[in-house]
Amino acid sequence: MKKEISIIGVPMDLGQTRRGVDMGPSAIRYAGLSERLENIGYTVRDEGDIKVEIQERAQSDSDTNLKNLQDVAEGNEKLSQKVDEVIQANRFPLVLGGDHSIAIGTLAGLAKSTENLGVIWYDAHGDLNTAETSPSGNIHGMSLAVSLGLGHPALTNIGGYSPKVKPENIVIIGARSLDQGEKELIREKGIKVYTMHEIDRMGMTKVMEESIAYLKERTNLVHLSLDLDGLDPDDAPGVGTPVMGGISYRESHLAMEMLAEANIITSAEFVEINPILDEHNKTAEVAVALMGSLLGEKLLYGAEEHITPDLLA
Ligand code: NNH
Ligand code: MN
Ligand code: MN
Ligand code: MN
Repeated sequence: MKKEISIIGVPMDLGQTRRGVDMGPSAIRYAGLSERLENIGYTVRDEGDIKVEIQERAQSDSDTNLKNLQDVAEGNEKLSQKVDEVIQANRFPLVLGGDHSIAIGTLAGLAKSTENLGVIWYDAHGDLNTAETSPSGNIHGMSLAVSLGLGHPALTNIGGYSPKVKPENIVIIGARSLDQGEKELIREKGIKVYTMHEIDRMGMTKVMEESIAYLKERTNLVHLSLDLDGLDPDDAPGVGTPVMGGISYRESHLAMEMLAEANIITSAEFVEINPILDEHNKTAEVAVALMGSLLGEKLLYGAEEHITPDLLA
């Protein structure tokens, strides 16, 4: 794991219609993110927030059903440049959302310097819709499809190239609300998916062991895109589109700890935290706790035999 982490806030709420998710980066910072990471031993550089248009001023485009297309595209273009800059400087990008449309910019920045990026998509949803299949016109439900090169060119061409990821380099974990078109795309592209059924049946340990082995076979660069609605709404209530029957807080910790042990994650983003819908900033606190585990907190303090001393080397 890289010793220097760059925090990038993205106050984006234009990829969906609920208000409040633009306050996610503040809520996460307020929950003590920097200090938590510094205590693990990292040097943390907060890059501040990417400038994103506010919803009151966002332009609606009449010749497409994609909401706020131009402003979502602009914010993501800026984000992609910042993420690329952080990668070039050999720092670990930790991106804070904002709604999940920001994965378009994050992946555009990350994939600029690699053709073989791996992605873990931890989410109740697939975010594999296109303008044709989307039930809502919300771009946050399209970001993974866009990164595969499917969707409006204003989105797929962000960063000046397309696609960003290969279908066989993606693992979706926690899915339990997939639209018809998304199911078809998953089948057509052969995308690896662990739905809640597999998590219940196999247990999170096996799911993560398999996911890690699968990605390790294909790439040594893996981005974690964690949508807080992947968790159960009991544990993460502050999200815009909660779906019952989700991954628990404990299972999520286990997943993050296994990723830390495997030492495969090279960038991460945590999205969809909506402080207006939250209970006393609980969801932001959950996110920060998961970031701590992902970045090696347990490996440092835990009493396990398998402590990996080179994690921070
Ligand atoms: N699938 C729905 C749509 O495309 C909901 C997506 N909502 C999300 N995705 N929160 O993670 O509109
Ligand atoms: Mn999502
Ligand atoms: Mn989701
Ligand atoms: Mn719980």
